[in-house]
Amino acid sequence: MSVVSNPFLPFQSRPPLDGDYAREELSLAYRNSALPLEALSYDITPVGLHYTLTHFDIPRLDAAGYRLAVSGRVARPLTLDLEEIRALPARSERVTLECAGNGRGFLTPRSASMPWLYEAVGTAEWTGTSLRNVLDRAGLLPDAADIAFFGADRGFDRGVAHDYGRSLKPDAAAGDECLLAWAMNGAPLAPQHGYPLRLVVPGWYGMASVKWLTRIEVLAQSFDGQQQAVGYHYRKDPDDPRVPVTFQKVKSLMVPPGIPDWYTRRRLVERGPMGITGRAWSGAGLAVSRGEVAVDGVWRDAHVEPQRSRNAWQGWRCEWRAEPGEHELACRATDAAGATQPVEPPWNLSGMGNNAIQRVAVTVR
Ligand SMILES: Nc1nc2c(c(=O)[nH]1)N[C@H]1C(S)=C(S)[C@@H](COP(=O)(O)O)O[C@H]1N2
Ligand SMILES: [Mo]
Repeated sequence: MSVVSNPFLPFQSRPPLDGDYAREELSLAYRNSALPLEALSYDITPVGLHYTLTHFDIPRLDAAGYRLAVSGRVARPLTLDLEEIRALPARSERVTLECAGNGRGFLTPRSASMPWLYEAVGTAEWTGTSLRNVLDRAGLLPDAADIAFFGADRGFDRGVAHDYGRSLKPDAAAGDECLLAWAMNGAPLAPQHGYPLRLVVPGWYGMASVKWLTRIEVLAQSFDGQQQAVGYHYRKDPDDPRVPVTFQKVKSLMVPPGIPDWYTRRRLVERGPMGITGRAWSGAGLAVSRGEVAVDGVWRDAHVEPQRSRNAWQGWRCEWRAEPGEHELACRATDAAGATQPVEPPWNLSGMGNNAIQRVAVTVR
């Protein structure tokens, strides 16, 4: 669709924002709910506390009328209903999903988009069948170069109307990692999480896990959809070579200790010994090998639980003797590949992949 036919052209300007949050950001923040940080205490995030990110409207689908079409460069084009998909071999996997835009709201200037701070993350137990079971049934032809996944949701972004769509190279889709999931934490998917069927791509930022999956198209060339070719790239200015956003970066978040002030979210902690706890994760199946906590800038090691699922976060804990006064707590993680979190946010144009350390202001009395 050309820009000429864009009905939103008069409203298209989205200059980077600085300072105050805009009304548009506030309305996106209402639509896309966050993990309240105290819910980091759950190893599996209850469904209603898991973050959500939906670009357009949540489509209203019913299980009876649902079909998944597989077409393009395949030997046997398929149309499967939900019962046929659920009859395929099932498995469950605990997966930590994080939105690539998490942390965008801390950047200066920031991209005009969803202004997440820390909380666009959650871990669920997804149940479904390996994507491979459906792709094998369709049979990729030898010239299959890319696999596009489309949701039932449609809208405009940067002047182009499209069904939300993302792609994976056949290599990335071939293993047993990707799931076509129909259940989350043991219950059918909630409407906002992709009912009745979604893709789950473990280890990747959330945009790859297409919700309300209705169409898989196998292509002989790279997918040029808006959310693949235009959105989700790292670049510092518009002329930079664009690096696609893929795997989650290493990150750690703490359960805010003590009790909050309603408005500022500053914390009040009683003096004395206490535990500081949180969760840490990375992408691409990498375990977190080290967790640290800083009190007023002095780092110490935290105890990190072993990885119990290749693509799920790990709990950590650190003891602290809280002394009266004003303090800043921070936490950071290092993964098995040696990557660690930066102190300052890594800046890029669309505000993707900000994995800077979390800071929490605490008053101890
Ligand atoms: N069809 C569709 N799938 C989608 C999206 C969307 O807008 N439409 N958003 C993506 C993004 S950016 C993220 S971070 C995750 C969020 O998944 P959740 O809402 O279940 O947490 O879904 C991804 N899948
Ligand atoms: Mo996202």
